[in-house]
Parts: sequence; structure tokens; C-alpha cells
Amino acid sequence: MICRTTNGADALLCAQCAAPLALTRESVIQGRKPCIITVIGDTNVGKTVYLGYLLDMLSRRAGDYEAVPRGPFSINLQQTVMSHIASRAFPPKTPNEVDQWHWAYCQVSHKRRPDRWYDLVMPDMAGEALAAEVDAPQSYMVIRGLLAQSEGVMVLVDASQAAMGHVHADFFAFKLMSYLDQLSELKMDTKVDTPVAVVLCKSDYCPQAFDDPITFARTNLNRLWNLCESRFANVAFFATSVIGAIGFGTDGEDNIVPVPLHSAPRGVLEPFEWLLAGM
Ligand SMILES: Nc1nc2c(ncn2[C@@H]2O[C@H](COP(=O)(O)OP(=O)(O)OP(=O)(O)O)[C@@H](O)[C@H]2O)c(=O)[nH]1
Ligand SMILES: [Mg+2]
Ligand SMILES: [Zn+2]
Repeated sequence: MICRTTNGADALLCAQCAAPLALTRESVIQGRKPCIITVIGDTNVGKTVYLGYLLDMLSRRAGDYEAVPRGPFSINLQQTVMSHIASRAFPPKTPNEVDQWHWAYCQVSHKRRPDRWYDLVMPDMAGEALAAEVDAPQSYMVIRGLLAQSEGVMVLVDASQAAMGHVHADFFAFKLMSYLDQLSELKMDTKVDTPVAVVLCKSDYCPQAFDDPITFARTNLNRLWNLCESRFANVAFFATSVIGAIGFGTDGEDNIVPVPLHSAPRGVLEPFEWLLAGM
């Protein structure tokens, strides 16, 4: 489905890109091509936590959409995140090996339009793998394949880092957008029209992002903002956070680690609903 390699009938993962073949089989049964929404961002921006919450809220019918997972493998990500948060810990870092990523595959429908289903594929990728692909294109074929076929993209940025003036957050997102721009192979006078939601994660640390995400991005992520304005026709900015209060504790090796004290998702569904509405 992603790299167009032919695999054996009993294979579990694609031999070329390690995407689970259950995705391809399900889409053959449904007779529809699924829509891919790719979530990208630097390591430690909060991709795993965000995706886990998003899927959990969808399956609990929190907003206008409802998601039904296609196969138990689609539930692993959501389960890992929610069970870690319930025991007051953040989930571990996503491994760089493609065959260990969690892939969510679900059918989503709008409550008011139950006849229209979207089959969504959302993999949880590792930030370091993304960084490697951006710096040396084609080192992770699966990332390239996914982005080239995505009908919507979420770019996650660490708003707390950006608000403190760390330029790295801006530069990484700037690189990702430039990668997307180049991937579309368009002439300079045509803008990329794939919808891109820029999600300002960890906005609990900088509530001004909730008040006005656009001004926040223009001020603290100016390089990213300018590129979006000149090359992308369909971009929106959203602030999110999933944690209501953070404490600090120590792990087994006496490192200081953040401890989520209670979960209070805010702004999680908005970017997703905006993307679906534009697809
Ligand atoms: N305050 C706050 N911290 C958060 C939030 N979401 C994530 N974090 C912190 O960000 C860290 C990284 O989150 P992950 O979801 O694992 O990050 P990731 O983008 O998946 O990182 P990789 O797997 O390495 O690519 C967590 O361990 C938390 O410390 C949030 O909403 N608020
Ligand atoms: Mg992760
Ligand atoms: Zn493949």
C-alpha cells in the first residue's frame, strides 16, 4: 500500500518498508483506498502522547466523529499511552526500527453523516527516524512513501521550547515543511494544497498559544510561519495539551522526570476535525 512492493500471502510486514500488511488486506476487504494522515515532528515533541489521546477520544465518541478500529493491532498505541498516563508516567520513546512502530487503522464517521466513512491510517513514527530521512532523503523509504501519499499532514511542534526562545523547534518544523514542499514537486508559482495542521504541543506550558495560535506561531516560529505562508495553500495552527498538571519525580537512576498528575486534554480533536473537513 505504501511502497508498492509485492509481498507473499502469509507475510505480516512489508519486506521493503515494514508497514503491517493487515492494512492492505483490510483495504482489499473494504474495497476502498484508505486515507493516510501522517503525524510528523521532532523527537520528544509529543507525537505518541497526542496520537494516543486522539485515538482514545475518537473511540470514546468525544467529538463529532467516531472511530472504529480495524483489527486489534490498531488499539496498541492508544492502550500503551492511556495505561501509562493512568499510572502517572509518560509512554517510552518510540524506537527507530520501523517494525516496532504502532500503526492505527480505523474507520471514522461523522455523527451527523453516518453514511460517509473514512478509512484512516495513522502510524506513530519515531522523531529520530524523521530527522534522518529529512537530512538524508530515502534513508527511510516508508516515511517518504507515507508523506507522498498522505491526504493530510499534522506537523507537531514543541510550543514550550519555542516560547522559551529555543530556535531548534522552529528549524526542525521549517525543515519538515520544506521537505514536504520538495516532495510535492511543484513549480514555484503553485502552492502545495495538501492540508497541513501545525499543532503546538505542550501548550499547557505557554497558555498564550491557546489564546492566539496564529500570533504565537508568527512570533515564536517565524521561519516556519513564513514558509507556510509562501508555499502552502492550506495551513492552520492549533494549540493542544493533554496534561492538566505536571509534577517532577526521579526515575530508577535518579534522573528527574516529568510526572503527569492528571490528564486534561485540550484542543486535541480540533486539528483532526479540521483536516477531515478539508479532505
Ligand atoms: N506538559 C506536557 N508535556 C507533554 C505533553 N505531551 C507530551 N509531553 C512530554 O513530552 C514527552 C515526549 O512525548 P512523546 O509523545 O513520547 O514524544 P514523541 O514525539 O513521540 O517522541 P519520539 O517517540 O522520540 O519521536 C513526554 O515524555 C512528556 O514529558 C503535554 O501535553 N504537556
Ligand atoms: Mg513517540
Ligand atoms: Zn511496503
